[in-house]
Amino acid sequence: MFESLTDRLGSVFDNLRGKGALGPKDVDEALREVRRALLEADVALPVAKSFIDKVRERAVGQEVLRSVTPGQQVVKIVHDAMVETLGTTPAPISLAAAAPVVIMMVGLQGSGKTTSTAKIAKRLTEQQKKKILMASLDVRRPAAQEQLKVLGEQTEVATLPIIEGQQPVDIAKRAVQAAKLGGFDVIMLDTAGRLHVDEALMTEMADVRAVSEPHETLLVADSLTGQDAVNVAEQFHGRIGLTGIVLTRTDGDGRGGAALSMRAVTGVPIKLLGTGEKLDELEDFAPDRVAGRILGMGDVVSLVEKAAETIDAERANKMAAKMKKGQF
Ligand SMILES: Nc1nc2c(ncn2[C@@H]2O[C@H](COP(=O)(O)OP(=O)(O)OP(=O)(O)O)[C@@H](O)[C@H]2O)c(=O)[nH]1
Ligand SMILES: [Mg+2]
Repeated sequence: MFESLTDRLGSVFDNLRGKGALGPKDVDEALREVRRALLEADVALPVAKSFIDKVRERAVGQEVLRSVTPGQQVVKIVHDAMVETLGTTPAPISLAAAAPVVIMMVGLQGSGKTTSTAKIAKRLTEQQKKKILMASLDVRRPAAQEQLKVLGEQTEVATLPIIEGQQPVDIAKRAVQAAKLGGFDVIMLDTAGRLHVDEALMTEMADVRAVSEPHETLLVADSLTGQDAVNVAEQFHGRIGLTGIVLTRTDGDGRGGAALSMRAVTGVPIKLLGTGEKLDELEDFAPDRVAGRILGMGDVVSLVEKAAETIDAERANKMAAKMKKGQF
């Protein structure tokens, strides 16, 4: 995941690392490369633009510190801006509502909704000892409900019994009833996808939402989708209101731009990452770790940490010197 962006920025920073001082020309040269890298990684144009503006504003005119190289300074600015864009704090799934708490999974066809439903149910069962009921509202694809039933058996999570011919809204109502009667903590509603966002899908999602009043509405999005991911996220968010994003297939050679763009455009936090087909291949989304991945994994992260330490120390020294002179 995010490999091309990583490579790209890696070579930019290699060029910068050799320099002693950083003029405005250097900043612009570096930012041109960063911008190109973002666009190549399928980051949406407006997102890339505002990201670059944010970085430029911070980089130009910043005092050159003696103890870190200009390259390190820029790495840190880009890294911090990226963490901010991705979301500064991790956002776990919230169950802070009256039981049964409803989690509704939405997204395009094949994005990984059903798999992610089972993964989340498994995790909440194992880690939080929650009693979960999964229900498939997918009456479009033959055997879709059967697929969730099988996943339920594999994960030992209960699934709502299938009633042939029942429609999504009625299945949702039945799931809520069954969960109340059965003393379940959480209901996970797995919905049907479409190839594209269309009116029929949105109406169906809005109707299901109205009867089940989900506490979490999670958009499941394939990290391999490029520019279109932003439109999909915007449309779902505008119509039914999202509380989080689950980014799947991050184990593939996706280019990472989708994550950055969806978060920046909708403001909806990315909550979880799907990292494989297996049911325990689910990870918390940690913005600083992902930014580190985008910027070049371990070495950049430790570089940033070192830069931060020396920057802090140098600032503290300057401050102390000023105080001594009675300038405060
Ligand atoms: N490598 C990888 N494969 C995944 C991941 N998540 C889901 N898949 C695979 O993607 C395929 C589609 O997943 P589903 O969960 O059925 O997708 P869906 O959104 O429910 O699909 P529809 O119900 O047809 O809209 C399956 O083969 C999954 O195993 C992931 O994080 N990594
Ligand atoms: Mg499905």
